[in-house]
Amino acid sequence: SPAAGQIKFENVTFGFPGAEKPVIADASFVAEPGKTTAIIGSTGAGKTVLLNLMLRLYDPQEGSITIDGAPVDALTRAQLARTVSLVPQRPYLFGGTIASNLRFGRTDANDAELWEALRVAQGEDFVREKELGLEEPVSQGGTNVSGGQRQRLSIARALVAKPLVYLFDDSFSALDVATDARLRAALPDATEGATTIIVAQRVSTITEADQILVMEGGEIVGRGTHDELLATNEVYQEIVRS
Ligand code: TTP
Ligand code: MG
Repeated sequence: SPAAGQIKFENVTFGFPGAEKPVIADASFVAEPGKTTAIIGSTGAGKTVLLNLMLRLYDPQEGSITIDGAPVDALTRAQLARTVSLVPQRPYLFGGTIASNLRFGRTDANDAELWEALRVAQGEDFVREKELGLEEPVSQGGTNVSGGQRQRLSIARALVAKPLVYLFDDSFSALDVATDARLRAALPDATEGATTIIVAQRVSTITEADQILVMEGGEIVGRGTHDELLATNEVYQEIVRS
């Protein structure tokens, strides 16, 4: 079958070398193309590690991770980088320009594509306000760009790359509620057909997700839609109440 971006975890266990307890314990799930899978859970639950495993920042001790049936460890990191775009929890900008940062994942993107990605990522206005627009210099680490702007540029960069799989690690929690809502309204069209995995803090960010995974202490302790989890899952109910 053609590449589609289905991600499958089967009984994945991972611990950092020397650590007593695994940070991911026996995790199994499938994230389907064209669908949004959300991951929610308290700090330290293992959400970032789960995303990092898909990019092979490290490999599990047990279990398997596949994309469209192919084990991720059979792909080169370059192949993986073309298939999966991660918006990291702490986005990083390179020394260069706004445009060069946005083209990081796909160097042949034209300016119109950059502006379209910025529109979706709610970063269009602040780039238009820059004297040089897309050609505005960015210092290494993005220190001349605010945290929220850095996050929007990082989201736009992922959109420009047009991967099969988007991983958003807590990419929306720093946005105010109105911006978060506008971004989520624009995202489905921009990522149509792709596999989208969103780690979130706010339940309001993920109520529409096709599937929500609830993580606690490295384990997936609940899965379902918002309504299903609200009715059945105590950990989720606690997150909603908090
Ligand atoms: P994370 O996966 O970073 O936890 P999280 O993403 O769910 O938390 P947050 O909401 O705050 O972003 O960490 C899971 C565990 O792994 C935690 O005990 C810290 C540990 N850890 C390391 O030891 N080294 C690492 O490089 C990372 C990323 C995590
Ligand atoms: Mg995290």
